[in-house]
Amino acid sequence: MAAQNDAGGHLSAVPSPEEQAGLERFNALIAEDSRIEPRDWMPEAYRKTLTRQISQHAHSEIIGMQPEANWITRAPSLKRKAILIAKVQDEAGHGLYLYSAAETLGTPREVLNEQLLSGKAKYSSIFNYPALSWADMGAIGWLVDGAAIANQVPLCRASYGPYGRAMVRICKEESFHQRQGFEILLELAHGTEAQKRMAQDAINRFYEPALMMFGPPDGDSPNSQQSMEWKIKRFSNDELRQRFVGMIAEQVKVLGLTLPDPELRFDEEAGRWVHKDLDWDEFKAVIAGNGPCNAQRLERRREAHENGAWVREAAAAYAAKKAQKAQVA
Ligand code: BYC
Repeated sequence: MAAQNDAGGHLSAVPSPEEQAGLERFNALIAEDSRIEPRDWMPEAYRKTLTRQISQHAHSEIIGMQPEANWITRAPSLKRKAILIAKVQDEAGHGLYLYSAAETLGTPREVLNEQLLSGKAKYSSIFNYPALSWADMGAIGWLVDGAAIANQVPLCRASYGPYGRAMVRICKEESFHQRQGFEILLELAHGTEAQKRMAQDAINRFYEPALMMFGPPDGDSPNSQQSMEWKIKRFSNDELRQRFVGMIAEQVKVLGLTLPDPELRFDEEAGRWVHKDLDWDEFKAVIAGNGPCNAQRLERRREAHENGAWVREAAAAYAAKKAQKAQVA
């Protein structure tokens, strides 16, 4: 009789000997901190949560190209333009590695893509905020990619092999992205008064949304506990948010700018950073599709997908022709 996996990956019906052996091996691999690979037996709930997280992550990379792509034609110099093009291109690459990793769990790319285009799938809240000035390219690099690194470095050790391996390369590239963002802000902060104000304004607008990238507070995070038991996530949302706040609280001093958070301090006794309360109602509205740019981002993505139809058709026709030739040969 086929066994059903419940949410915790236990077998609810009488398992076959193969399924029982699969579960025992899965549990042993997780316990010894080894990796689960695509052909290994895994609980359905593990497969489902990974497909959810990896595909949301892939969608975030793809949608995340838009706020920056918007500034490529307006970058202030050829050098800045080239760097920004390279960065946006990197995000496309990250999306591709991540869709490939998600596909190894059994859901085809077309299905994942349809979930994004139909508005069913989530992607990171941060990309539903507008990029209003050139300084936003700095704030996105420093704060958004900085938050991404803080969140993603532990994911390099995720228990699912293809995800962890994809994250290694992504994190290397994200480090470069963060440095370029910091450098844009540094230059603006040492420029004219207007440039300094523009940099400060960008930080003011991106600070809270960047802190929300780590997800809801631990008490309101339905997926964290199980994901940590499975060693997909290694730290909770609040733990990672803490680390990030500590990092930017120091770095902002080098910029000679400030974080828009009068309550920010390190509580020596508790050994933790205290920051202002974040507006979780706003967060919920944004992930429910009602942020400032949700509609625009999805519309643009659908448009790009339609415009790219001829490329997919040509690639499929070429692959079919090649396969036919190989068969004849
Ligand atoms: N935005 O139980 P929780 C980048 C959802 S790309 C939207 O804590 P989990 C970059 C969550 O999905 C950055 N939704 O969930 C790209 C869940 O909903 P469902 C993307 C969010 O998964 C281009 C619900 O809220 N990074 O860096 O344990 C240019 C409850 O949350 C958000 C990744 O995707 C959010 N911020 O933890 C520049 C990293 N937060 O699915 C930069 C990989 C939560 O139950 N992902 N939700 O309906 C993760 O590490 C985890 O999925 C999260 C959330 C920490 C984000």
